[in-house]
Amino acid sequence: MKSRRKFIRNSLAGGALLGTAIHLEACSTSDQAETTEEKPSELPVVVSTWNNVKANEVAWGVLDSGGSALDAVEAGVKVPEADVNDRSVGYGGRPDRDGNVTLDACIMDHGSNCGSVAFLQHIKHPISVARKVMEDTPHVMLVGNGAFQFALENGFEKEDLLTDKSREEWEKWLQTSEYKPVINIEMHDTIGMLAIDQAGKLSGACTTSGAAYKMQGRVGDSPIIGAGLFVDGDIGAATATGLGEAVIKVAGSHLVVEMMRQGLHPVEACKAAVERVINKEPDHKNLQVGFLALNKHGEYGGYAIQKGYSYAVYERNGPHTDDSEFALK
Ligand code: SD4
Repeated sequence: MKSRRKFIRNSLAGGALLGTAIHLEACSTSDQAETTEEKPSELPVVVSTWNNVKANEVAWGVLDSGGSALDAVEAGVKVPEADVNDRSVGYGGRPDRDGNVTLDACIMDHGSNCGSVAFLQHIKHPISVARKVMEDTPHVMLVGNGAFQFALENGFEKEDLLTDKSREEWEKWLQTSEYKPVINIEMHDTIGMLAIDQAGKLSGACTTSGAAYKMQGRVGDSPIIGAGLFVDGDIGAATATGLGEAVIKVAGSHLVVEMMRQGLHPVEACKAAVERVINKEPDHKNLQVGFLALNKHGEYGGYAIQKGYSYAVYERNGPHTDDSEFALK
């Protein structure tokens, strides 16, 4: 089985690197030591949740031509944001229970700079608004109408993001109005993307239309720094998908990065965070949460509660999609 082999291979690689990482942490925290002794050989790398192969291709193009991880993740996640067939992100995303498409997104760079928008409507590329919040305001997070006005002031166009298909499905849903997300189907395809560029700098982005038929005003984990996304340039980056409420409760992506700080390989770090979710959520058998992580050496991996979670990778030897390991067998 491909995923199992991959897990073992990654674990072995992680084990081999563990000694180096601990050694360096004990001896030195200087950037110089990191660039001379730890510089990974196989950079750049980009990974993203689910089957976001096209998004990775675009991000890889940026990375391969020497661009920054920050530019790569923004360009990458704009692909599903604009894709009408991606029903969990941006244009074409499923609406809330009142028929509004409301978007959550955030971005974070190597130096812990971050920007976020939540409950944003009518803007096709929330990730670019999040980046503007990061770069052009003294704030980290703008929500709702404030985020929308900020977007308009910065040249973003007001657009109708509810497609006929989404409207028809929503009208059908209204007949029962039962909020019952189906694991790996409705709670699917949120993109969290992590990249490390040729200079060894990390960045991440996460963008979603959130849970289908959510209450109006509901914000999930995806725009919350530390929940849906976290980057620490000294350690690595992590992102989450699945039931946002469960991810927020354990500050999931931050937890994954902290586990990597303690020396765990990305797969093991994601597994530890999944186990935390399972311990805190009595109803975990009926929900899905998946994490994805990339460390500063360019190693990556994911772990989920349930079967069915996968992630896409683009690295020097080409693109591939991996099935994640999962807890509930
Ligand atoms: C949310 N975490 O809003 C998101 C949903 C998701 O794939 O990941 N969908 O809770």
